[in-house]
Amino acid sequence: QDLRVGLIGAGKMGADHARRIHERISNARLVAVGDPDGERAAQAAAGTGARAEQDPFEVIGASDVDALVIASPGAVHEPLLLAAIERGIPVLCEKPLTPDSKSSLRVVEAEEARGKHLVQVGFMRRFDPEYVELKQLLGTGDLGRALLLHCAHRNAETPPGFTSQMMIYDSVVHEFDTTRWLLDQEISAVSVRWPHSSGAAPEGLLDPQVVTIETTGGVLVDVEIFVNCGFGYQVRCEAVGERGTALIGASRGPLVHQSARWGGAVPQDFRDRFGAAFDQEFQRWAHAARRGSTDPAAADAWDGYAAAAACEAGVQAQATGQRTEVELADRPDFYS
Ligand code: ISE
Repeated sequence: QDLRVGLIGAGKMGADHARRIHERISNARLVAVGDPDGERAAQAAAGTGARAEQDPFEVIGASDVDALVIASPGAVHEPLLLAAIERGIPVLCEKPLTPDSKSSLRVVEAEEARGKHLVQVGFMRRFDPEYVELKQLLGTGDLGRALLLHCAHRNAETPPGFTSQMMIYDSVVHEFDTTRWLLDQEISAVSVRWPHSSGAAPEGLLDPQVVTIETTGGVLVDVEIFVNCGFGYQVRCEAVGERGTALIGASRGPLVHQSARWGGAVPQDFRDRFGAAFDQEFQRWAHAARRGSTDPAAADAWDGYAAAAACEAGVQAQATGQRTEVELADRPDFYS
């Protein structure tokens, strides 16, 4: 029987997920879309056979909803997650799990008390073929011990209201997760510096910035976060080991030589760059959720908490100009 999915949040990401579930995910069916903006909910549900609801808790409580996707803003995730955990249904929650480490820890504790892995966090890079290959390569030891990661995370432009803090919470949160996942190490400290801002940056936004991440295993990671780079969406990562380096995300698609020039296209946003990763993430989630569980390849609630703790240190480092250590609770056996 198909997994009957309820979706909460019908913004840019939620609407994309509604189409994804309807058009590309097998053994799953969208049955309800909840958004306080009823019109937006109806638009996302249109053509999928799902009904639109204004109250997200109606979706969580509905007897025909077997599993939940949360794609609403991070600030409202906690009560939705707690309600889904209480009902005991699997949840794929878009990043961030919650906006701060205290509330993320409450989600972790609620899930542990329920005694069942139900929550996975939408860090989709874990399903990107290039990232997966890089992780496998690092795991073989062929490059020797990892020493450095050089990362660049570029967006074409920011939506209105995007702040310098959001560059950490919304954007660099992905590098916090990929660093932990690629290296199997925790993040110990974060520092943030910046050059003079680009003329293309909206008033008040410090863009670009350079975030330096230290890990518990002694690896140093530099992240260029540049969210008004103009030319498109680009996510690169170069791992430097004792015996070699590996670079992903430098280019994509065919390299064309034509009319005395060579080059290729640059994706324009994350739905394009990571579309295949999202599809893979959702297909695997649907498969696991039909059995009432989560996908072991995905980020779990603990990973969501650890990323939130790193973001907190990042925002503090940005505000104070100081290297800031990450404070992390002890990891419960439940998440080992
Ligand atoms: C957005 O929320 C994402 O998750 C994108 O992957 C990231 O590149 C962007 O900066 C965020 O705002």
